[in-house]
Amino acid sequence: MSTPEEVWRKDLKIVRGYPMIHAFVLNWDMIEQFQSKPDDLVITTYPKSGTTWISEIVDMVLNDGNVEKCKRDVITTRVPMLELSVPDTRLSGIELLKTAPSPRIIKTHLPIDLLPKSFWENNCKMIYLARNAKDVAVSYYHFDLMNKIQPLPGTWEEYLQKFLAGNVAYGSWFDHVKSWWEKKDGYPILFLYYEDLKQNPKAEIKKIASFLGKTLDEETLDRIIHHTSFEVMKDNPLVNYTHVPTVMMDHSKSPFMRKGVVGDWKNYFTVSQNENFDAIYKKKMSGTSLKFCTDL
Ligand code: PPS
Repeated sequence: MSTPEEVWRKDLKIVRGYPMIHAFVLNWDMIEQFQSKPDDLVITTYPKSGTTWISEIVDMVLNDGNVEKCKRDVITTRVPMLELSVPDTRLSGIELLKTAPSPRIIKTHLPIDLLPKSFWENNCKMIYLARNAKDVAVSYYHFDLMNKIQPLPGTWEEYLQKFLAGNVAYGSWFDHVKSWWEKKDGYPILFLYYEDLKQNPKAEIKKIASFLGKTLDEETLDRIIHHTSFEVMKDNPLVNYTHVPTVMMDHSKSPFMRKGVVGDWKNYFTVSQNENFDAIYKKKMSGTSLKFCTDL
């Protein structure tokens, strides 16, 4: 039996070709065999794409914009992360999901190949939120500085090379977004963009409501927009991850709710890093109709 300390800052482990967080792999059989329910709703993202944001929005939509109901618990309990597991702690997505009331909202970053088969068999509804790769890389770098279940990121330059090569937890951003984009045509998957949510939250929240079979009036929509704005979420201890023990997430290294903007990458990428990134991006994204915006 491992202890939490034994999994801090460990190298990633490969699971069926994908680099994965060491602590999570210790529990992999349970993840593969996970049994979904037909009314489960899956929130799926590449890390740092706005998962917490959309999780709070979905919980608000399902609760008809009732802020009090969304204060019933921390976001990690209201929307458990399927693959999360830290030895010898109470942090286990699968354990939380055993007692979560239906319809369950389940968070995951798993690539399509690693998502438990049961979700496909039950044709569960899924919401995929995608964010532009440059801002994801910057956000992920800062997250890896503060989150001890991830390996240390190294310098920004070193990290950017690892990110581009897909040598970060959950593998390549390119493969992740492309495969989920293709998958959406055959399954009930609502594919959304962080940048659209930022630019026009009302239109995107309406899409989410319609996907979930809800009709919300203007007042409710405005309340959801306000409650899930970056400024409000940053100060909400139920969603800003300050409830996670500091020994695991050290917000003094970088807060979880860091900036919440589109285009912060410009503060980190050098001209040559940007040129190299664009060249690789062009190659990897050729042939896909996916379009990202990196500036608002
Ligand atoms: S995780 O750890 O992968 O689940 O992280 P995730 O929640 O996907 O992504 C964290 C980034 O999302 C930003 N965020 C928001 N942006 C806009 N509005 C709201 N309400 C919001 N909530 C979280 C958060 O700040 C992280 O992005 P960066 O760029 O690091 O600020």
